Amino acid sequence: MGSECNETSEKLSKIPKINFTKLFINGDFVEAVSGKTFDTIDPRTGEVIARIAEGDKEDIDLAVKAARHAFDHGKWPRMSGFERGRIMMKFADLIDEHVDELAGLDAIDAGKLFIPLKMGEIPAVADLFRYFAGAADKIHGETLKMSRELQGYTLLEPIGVAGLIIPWNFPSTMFSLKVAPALAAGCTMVVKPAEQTPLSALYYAHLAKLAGIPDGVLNVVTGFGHTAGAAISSHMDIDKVSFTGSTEVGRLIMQAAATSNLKHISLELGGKSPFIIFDDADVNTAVDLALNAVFYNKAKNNPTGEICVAGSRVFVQEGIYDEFVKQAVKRTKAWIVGDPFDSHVHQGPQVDKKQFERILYYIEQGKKEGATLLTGGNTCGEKGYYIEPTIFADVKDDMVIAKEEIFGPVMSLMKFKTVDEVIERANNTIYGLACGIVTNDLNLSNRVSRSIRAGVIWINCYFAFDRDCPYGGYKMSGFGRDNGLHALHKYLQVKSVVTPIYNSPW
Ligand code: TXE
Repeated sequence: MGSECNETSEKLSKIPKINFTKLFINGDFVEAVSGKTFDTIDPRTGEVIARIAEGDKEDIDLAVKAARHAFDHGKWPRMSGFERGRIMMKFADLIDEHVDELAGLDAIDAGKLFIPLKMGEIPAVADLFRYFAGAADKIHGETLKMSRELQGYTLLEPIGVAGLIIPWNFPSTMFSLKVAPALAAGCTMVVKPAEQTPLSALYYAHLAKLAGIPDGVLNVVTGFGHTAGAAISSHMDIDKVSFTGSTEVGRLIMQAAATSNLKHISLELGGKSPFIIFDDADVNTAVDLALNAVFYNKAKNNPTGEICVAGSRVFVQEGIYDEFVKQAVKRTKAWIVGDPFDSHVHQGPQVDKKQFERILYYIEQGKKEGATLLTGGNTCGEKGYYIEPTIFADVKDDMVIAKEEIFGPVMSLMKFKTVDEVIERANNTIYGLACGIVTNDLNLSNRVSRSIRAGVIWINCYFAFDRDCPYGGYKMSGFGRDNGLHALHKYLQVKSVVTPIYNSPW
C-alpha cells in the first residue's frame, strides 16, 4: 500500500460525456466486424470509462479500402492545396470550440491534467492544424536545367494512403502531429490510437466530418497493437506508416514493412535523454528545469514522466552537485500528486496498470543495484495508478535505471567532473532523442550541442517544442521528424518530369 494521495478541495466538474465509441470508417461510426469491444479504463480509479469497438484486420481492410478509394478517386488529393487548407482551418476552429470536451476526454482517459490540456495542449493541436493548413498550398517542386537537350521539373505528390499508429502519452498531440501534415500533403489515412486512450481520436474524427473533410480521407480504427496495429504495418495497400511508440514495436513495424510492400516508414521511439548541468549554472534555475525535464511541466502538460524526450539522466557537475541535490529533493517533496481534474494538482496518475507496474519494477531495480533513493519510490492512494515523484542519486552508467527508458516520474542523478567526461557519458546510450544543457557559457553550450548525438538540443530550457521546430531521433530513437516542414515531406514523394528541347541554343 502506498502513501496518501494529496487531496485538495477544488475539483473541476469537467468530466465529459462519452459520445463516440465505434470505429470511424468512410465517414460513419460503425461496430467492429467481429462485434467485439474492449474497455478503456480511468487511471484515476482503475474503473471502466466506456466499451470501445475493437477493430482487427478485417476492420483495417475496410478502412484501407475507404482510404484507397478516397485517394485514387476522391476530391481530397485533387483539390487545390488552398482549398484543403481552408477545410483544415475550419477543423482547427472546431477543435477550439470543443476544447472542454477534448481536454476532458484526454484527462479521463490518459490521466493528464485538465487545465494544461485546456489551456495548452488542445489549443496547440488546433494551431498545428492551422500551421499545416498554411503549408498546403506551398508545396513546390524544382525546375531543372539538366543539359542542353533536356529540361525537367519535380512534382511533390502525396504519398498515398498513410497508416498512423499513435501512443497514449499525448493522445491529442500525437494525433495532430501525424494527421495534420498528412492531410496537408493530400494523403488519405487510417489512424490507430493507442488502446489505452481511444476517446479523443474518435471525437476528432467527428469534428473532421463536421469540418467537411470528405468521407474516407480520415478513418480511425480503435483496437490493439498486435492485431489492428500489425494489420496496418503489414498491409499491402498502405503506402506509408508513421509510428510513435516503443523501440521494440518500431522494430516490428520495420520488419513488417520489409516483408510486405516496402512501404515508407518513419519511427519516433524511446529515449533516455541526458540533462547536463554545468558548475556555472544558477542552481535554482537548474533545479526548476531538471524537475520539469523529467517529472512535469505544467505549461506543456507533461504530468507523469510519460514523455519520450524526458531528461531522465541528470548529470550535475561536482561544484554544485550537493546544493542541487538539496534543492531538488526539497521541491520534489512539495509536489502534489492527485486527481488531474483538480486544479491544484501537479501530477496525475500513470496511464494504466502495465505502465504503473513497469515503473515500480524500475524503482525496485534502482534500489537493488545500489542507487540511493533520495525521495519518493512509493505508490500513493488506495486506488488508481499514482506514483510519487522519485529521485535516485549515485546512479552508475551501467545500472538498468540509467540505461532503460522508465517512462515515469523517476530521476537518475549522476555527478561528473569534466566536459569531455560528460559528453562521453551522455552519448553512452542506444537512444538519441533529446539533450538539455544548462550553462551561461555560450561556447560550452555550442561545443556540447555539436558533440551530443540527439535530434534536439535544448539550451537553458526544456520541452521547448514549437510547431515550426522539427524533432525526432538519432540512433535507436528512430528516424523522420515531426513538426516543421520536414514533417510535411514525410507524406510527399518526388516525381521528376523530363522533356527534350530540340535546337536549344545553350
Ligand atoms: O508502447 P507500444 P506501450 C515506450 C515507453 C513505454 C513503452 C511501452 O518506454 O513504457 O514504450 O509502451 C501500437 N504493430 N513508449 O506498450 O506497444 C499500440 O497499440 C503495430 C515511448 O504502450 O509501442 C499503440 O497504438 N502497432 C513512446 C502504439 O503502438 C503496435 C510512447 C504504441 O504502443 C504493435 C509510448 C504492433 N505489433 C511508449 N504493438 C514515445 N516515443 O513517445 C503495439 N502497437
